[in-house]
Amino acid sequence: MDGCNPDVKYEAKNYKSDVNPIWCPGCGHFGIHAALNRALADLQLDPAKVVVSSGIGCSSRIPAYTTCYGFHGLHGRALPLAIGLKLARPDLTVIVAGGDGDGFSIGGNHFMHACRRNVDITYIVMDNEVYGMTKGQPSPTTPGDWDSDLQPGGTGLHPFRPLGVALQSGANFLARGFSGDVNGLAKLIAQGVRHPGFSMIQALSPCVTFRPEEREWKNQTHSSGMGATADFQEASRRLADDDGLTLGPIYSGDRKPYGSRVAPLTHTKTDLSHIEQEFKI
Ligand SMILES: Cc1ncc(C[n+]2csc(CCOP(=O)(O)OP(=O)(O)O)c2C)c(N)n1
Ligand code: SF4
Repeated sequence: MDGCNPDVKYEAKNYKSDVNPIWCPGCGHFGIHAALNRALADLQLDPAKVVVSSGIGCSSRIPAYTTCYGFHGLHGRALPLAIGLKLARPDLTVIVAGGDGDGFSIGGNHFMHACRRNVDITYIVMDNEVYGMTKGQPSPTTPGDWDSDLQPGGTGLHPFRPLGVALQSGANFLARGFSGDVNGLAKLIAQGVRHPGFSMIQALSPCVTFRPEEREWKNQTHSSGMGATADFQEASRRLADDDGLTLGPIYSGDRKPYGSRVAPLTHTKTDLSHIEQEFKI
């Protein structure tokens, strides 16, 4: 794999920067950070060959907490940045991390088209079903009946199902993990990075401050006990029956990543004179 240095043995701690996370004590994002570091150690990637791109949110602070290159960008814009980077520098391992608000509200359109484009990057959604950073507004994945001071009685909206949308849009690897199962999540992240094309890992991550009831996820999440299927119909069935708390790999497709089938440029100048003529006034 590109980015491995056979002369160095990396450990999880080598990917942890000396910047202390300012997440609330008990926040699930700590577990995802630990899982990412373990996955990178498992893959033995040189931190100088890895880029972590993010948008805005508590979750999106994660690039600063790694020793990899990072880009803490604009709200919802982590995916297009990462795609451009991977196309320009295919030798780098590109990982995108951020929240459900960042990825599915303001970044929703980019999410769908990133799945379609299927560039070889890995997207970790740190899903706490709420906007943590801006103090607890409902996000697209929040259950419609979640009652809060900011949304009395709940939104009444059908929650967005990101893995189903990703599958239908063309993502090539799908999994769900949990911040409380660091080892299990690390394995899923490593699998996603190894798999060619657009990989997405939905990492459930309790926001203990604005959704304290999510602490119960440690008792409610459960393993699917299954490996990923390469069968699109089977993956669709699994996601149709999904309770949202089932963990494990789901889908492992064989679409060729974007970039690997783009024809090399064979000319340096395109003749557009016939188009100029057509639009001449
Ligand atoms: C263009 C723009 N709109 C709105 C905001 C305000 N804002 C910052 S973070 C955020 C949501 C964060 O929620 P999420 O992505 O779920 O991450 P979390 O904080 O829960 O980890 C919003 C709406 C912003 N920074 N920029
Ligand atoms: S507000 Fe929620 S998501 Fe943000 S750091 Fe605190 S617990 Fe984590």
